[in-house]
Amino acid sequence: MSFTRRQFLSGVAGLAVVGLGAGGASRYWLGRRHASSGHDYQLIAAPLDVELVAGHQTPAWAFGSSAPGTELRVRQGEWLRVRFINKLPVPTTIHWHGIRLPLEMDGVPYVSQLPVLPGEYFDYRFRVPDAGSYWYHPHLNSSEQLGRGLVGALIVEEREPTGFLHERTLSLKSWHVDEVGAFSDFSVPREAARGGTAGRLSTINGVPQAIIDLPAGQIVRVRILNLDNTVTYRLNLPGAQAQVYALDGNPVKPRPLGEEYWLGPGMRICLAIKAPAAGQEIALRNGPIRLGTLRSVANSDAPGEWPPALPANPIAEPDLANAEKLNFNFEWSGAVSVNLDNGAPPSLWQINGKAWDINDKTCADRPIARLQKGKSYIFELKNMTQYQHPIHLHGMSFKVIASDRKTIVPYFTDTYLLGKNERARVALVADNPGIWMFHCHVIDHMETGLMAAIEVS
Ligand SMILES: [Cu+2]
Repeated sequence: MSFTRRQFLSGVAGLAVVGLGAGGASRYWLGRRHASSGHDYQLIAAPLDVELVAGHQTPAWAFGSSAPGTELRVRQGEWLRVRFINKLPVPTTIHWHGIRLPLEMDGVPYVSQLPVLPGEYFDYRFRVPDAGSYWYHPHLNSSEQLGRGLVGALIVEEREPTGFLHERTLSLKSWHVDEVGAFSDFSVPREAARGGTAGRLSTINGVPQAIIDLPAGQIVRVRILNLDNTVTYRLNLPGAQAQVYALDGNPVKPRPLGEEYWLGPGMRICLAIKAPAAGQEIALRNGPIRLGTLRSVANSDAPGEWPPALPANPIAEPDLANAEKLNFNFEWSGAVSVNLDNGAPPSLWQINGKAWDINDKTCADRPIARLQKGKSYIFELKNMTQYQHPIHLHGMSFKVIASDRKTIVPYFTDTYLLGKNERARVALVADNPGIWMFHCHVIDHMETGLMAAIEVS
């Protein structure tokens, strides 16, 4: 296929982030101009030293002035126009996780675009059909690029006010750094062959043991995003009044958080939390481990009310009665030793008997399934391994309808955490033409085989 040309930026050195986007949780709203020209954000990827370990610098890579990067915001149904400038020493791209968009904006190298080389820029422009919490990251040398900090939140605001007056974004990431802030290996074969290579330093918004202030007595929309390469967080908030309002961007009927929610890599959960009385704290934990603290601060407003359910996104409802069934088996193929001597990642995992070779630019020419545009499908996902895999599809959202391990209240998502040896069924309308990546979001599983392409035409 032909690609939108990368553009070389003359005089790159003179450019700065021009107010658009720098500074994490900025909440400005930009007036709409012509959708097809100009941009709302100028997003620069560049090296950035960050202090993750007190007194030490970590040579991160960042989108904008922080890692995780600039939080991008756009309103549902409108255009997001990002001029992405690569000031890294390596080629890269941006993939917009969970956004249903045209293939040429999907950020997969050699499938939807050419890599953006150092000193070049690429204009990403697409409409965002669905409200919710999404994120963005490269789709190239992902262990290192995401590992070094190239991850960021993308928040799509609902068209109308939702009833939430307060909100926070909590981006979770566990960094592969040692006690002096130096990077350790992002992917180790013996770990890639198991649950994936985990970082040792947990952070919220780039801060270990972060304290996040909430207005006492108010209902706060807390968006928790797992932007980590590897870790499934077993989220719990002991003692908190917390309701689940959305999973992976899509609204659900509000329900109590319960004891624990397993948030796999790439997944998001949107909670409403009633902040307790001023001075009280809520621990945000991964299993028994505290990741950070929500702290209530005095506030003179009247106590907040629980907002109604969020409005559904306009995702086509699959026709289950007439859907075609397709099987996808996720398997261990275990050849750890084969490639260790030539530096290439080993081939460890496969989908339907085929392992993706991260260095072979032609893999996408051999999709493992071809779907007919407009038709409904049921995917039977079968995990034949002893490890869980957060299975992510680009370009389309799917509805989770059944599992042999747990009761499913059907919901739409872009990533399903498939438990060890679990069988689950998801359904979709193949309504977006293109070659779409279908992969595990444990990054070193993806890079050692657990990825495939699905064609819709
Ligand atoms: Cu996996």
